[in-house]
Amino acid sequence: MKKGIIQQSLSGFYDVIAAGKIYRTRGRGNFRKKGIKPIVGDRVEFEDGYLLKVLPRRNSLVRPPVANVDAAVVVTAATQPVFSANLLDRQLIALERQKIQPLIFFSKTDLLTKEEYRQIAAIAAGYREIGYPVFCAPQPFEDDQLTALQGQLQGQIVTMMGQTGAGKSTLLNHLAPDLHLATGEISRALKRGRHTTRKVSLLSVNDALIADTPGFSSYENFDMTVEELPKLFPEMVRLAPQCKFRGCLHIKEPHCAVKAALENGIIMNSRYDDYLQFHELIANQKPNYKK
Ligand SMILES: Nc1nc2c(ncn2[C@@H]2O[C@H](COP(=O)(O)OP(=O)(O)OP(=O)(O)O)[C@@H](O)[C@H]2O)c(=O)[nH]1
Ligand SMILES: [Mg+2]
Ligand SMILES: [Zn+2]
Repeated sequence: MKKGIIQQSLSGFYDVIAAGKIYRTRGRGNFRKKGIKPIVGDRVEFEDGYLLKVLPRRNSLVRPPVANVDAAVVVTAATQPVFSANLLDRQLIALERQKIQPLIFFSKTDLLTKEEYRQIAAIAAGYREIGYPVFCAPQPFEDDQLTALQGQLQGQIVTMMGQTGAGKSTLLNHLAPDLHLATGEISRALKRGRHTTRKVSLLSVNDALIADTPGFSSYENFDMTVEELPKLFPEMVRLAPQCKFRGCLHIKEPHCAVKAALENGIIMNSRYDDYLQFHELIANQKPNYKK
């Protein structure tokens, strides 16, 4: 019996990495009966071409379907498509929820005018202030930035995340030029409503296992309660002990440290507006009956 990590899943077959080698396996017949669906990133036991057991997951993402993820590079286009703080915040809370370390990478900064870059850099600084590692060099693929990013991914299972056409595959190709991942013309990709990257697999990128993933065109993932939501905003978590009421939702409560910080410009307006929007979305959600 061997232990490994599912590197790729293709119509019923699972390729497992164990000690640097790849083994093609298939799921045991009783997996389906038991409702077990192995996914990329699963730690598994296998023998003679069969997966025997899927070990408990540390976490799992639905989009993209990857388990045991340590970190995610949220590839965020500074332009083309136009930068959306809302979309970025949606991805960040989904990652916080799963206890996955987000790293924010701004792509396409090379296409900005000086003034546009100044604005994006200010936004980047805001996210850095919150505590996120942010990569926002004027030339996205300059050596220093790639080296710094790679350094933070060392030895981890990582997923790329971001809108279709954001530049996930392009960034991976820069991190590991021999990957030769297909990248797409954004206009074409968006017009057809298709993704250049279709299947999910873990790639060996220097000392990290990274999933290049198909991007999405919209992101709705509010599988959380309104009470949980403020805990997914690190800047609110830090201030909450100074709110008068325990369990303060930072909306209508008096003597709220978050609202005070907002008025003093310590918290980003866009983050707070997104918080309110997500709060409403969750509050209006139909009850979600878990399978
Ligand atoms: N100028 C510039 N172009 C970029 C940059 N990043 C990506 N692109 C271009 O944007 C297009 C889309 O890039 P991809 O890497 O295919 O995007 P993706 O996020 O992998 O897209 P999906 O696989 O569809 O989810 C390609 O034409 C890239 O060459 C960048 O930083 N600067
Ligand atoms: Mg891609
Ligand atoms: Zn409060």
